[in-house]
Amino acid sequence: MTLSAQTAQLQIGPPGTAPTSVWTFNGQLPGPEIRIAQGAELDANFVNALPEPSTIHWHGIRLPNAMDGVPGLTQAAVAPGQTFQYRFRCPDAGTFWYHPHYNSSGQLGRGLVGALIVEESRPIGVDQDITWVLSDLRIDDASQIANDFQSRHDAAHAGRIGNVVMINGNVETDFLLPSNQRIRLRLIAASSARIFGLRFLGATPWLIAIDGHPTPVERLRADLVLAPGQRADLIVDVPASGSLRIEDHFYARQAYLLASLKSAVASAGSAMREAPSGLPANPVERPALSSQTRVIPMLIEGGARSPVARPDAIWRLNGLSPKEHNDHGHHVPTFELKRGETVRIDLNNQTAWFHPMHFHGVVFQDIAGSATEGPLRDTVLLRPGEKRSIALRGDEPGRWMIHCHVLEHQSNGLMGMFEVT
Ligand SMILES: [Cu+2]
Repeated sequence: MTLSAQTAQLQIGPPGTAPTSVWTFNGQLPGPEIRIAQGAELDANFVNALPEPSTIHWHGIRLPNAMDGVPGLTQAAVAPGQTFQYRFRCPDAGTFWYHPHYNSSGQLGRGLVGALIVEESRPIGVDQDITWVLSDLRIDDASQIANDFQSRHDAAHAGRIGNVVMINGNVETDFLLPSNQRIRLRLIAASSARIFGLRFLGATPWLIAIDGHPTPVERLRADLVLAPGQRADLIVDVPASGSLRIEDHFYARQAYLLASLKSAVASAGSAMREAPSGLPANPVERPALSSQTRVIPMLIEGGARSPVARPDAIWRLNGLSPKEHNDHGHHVPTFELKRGETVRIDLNNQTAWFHPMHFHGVVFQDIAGSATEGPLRDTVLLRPGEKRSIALRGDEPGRWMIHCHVLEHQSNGLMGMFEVT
């Protein structure tokens, strides 16, 4: 497979408006959906046809460090006109995604995102398996991507939130589906900064996976919050009649209709469906906490209204604020651990802003509240002022990034790295 990062002109706005110049993989936005069997080797020839360096990061995949796609840390940036061969095994089934890790705000913000689906060896019992890449763009009056990626205001506040929300690169909200079908809906929050708070009206889906990894099967009882980088797999039973609406209520007073699923075929009666069976577990060793477990404090500071924010250092992770995005502040690890060792990380968000913190190369356990059991994740959302602990087990050796997945927070200091030895 070849993945070519290249410019393209796509019709994003309504008919009659100018096409939008975007950055794409293989001319598509989102990039081609990669589907691969669990345990199989992904082999991708990356071609950089952009006017600036780039890489591909495979978000959530546990892979050898050299394949992680972080310029200056795991590989050299791929110069314009150059190529890089990514080749690695995908040990975990689930919903993942890929995107550049060079000038992330600018490159993802111009459209460079794509889904990576690792399929279970035995298909689960659904009628359709649908992926929705949720993203947004900031489009100006001329239908072009606004070139305000360096906005200090965005960087110090909630990031560069777009004004056009898309499902799989499309602004359409209406979807026709055969009634009574059971759908596996894979949701990927691929936005640069926008957080989604999805409310399902007309049916109550089942949650079966978070960040690619199986969860106990349970009905969604509250809005499904997905921050940049996060994924959720749902089972949705399309009602026999009427419609299923999905609204986004994350930002107060800015709720909107994300999608309306209508039955394409009128059907008498409704099939009451049983709860779906859960997904098979992935070969992830759960971190085991004990009284001997080392505790790593991780302090997040800065942003608008913070006394420690400076123009050249808006955000800080444990007191450090790497200045250059592509420098990644990779000189000193934020913490080190041995392969197989488990640490507890006490994240402390002392800011007035939301931060989805992503750790590369591992799957960690979210220790929500005081419970010791929580979902496996690769990205955990910290609310303003929130303290939250995770249990993380050293997996593949190497130096791995830690960063906020609000890309304008990342590029303005909210990043670091940890080393597995
Ligand atoms: Cu952040």
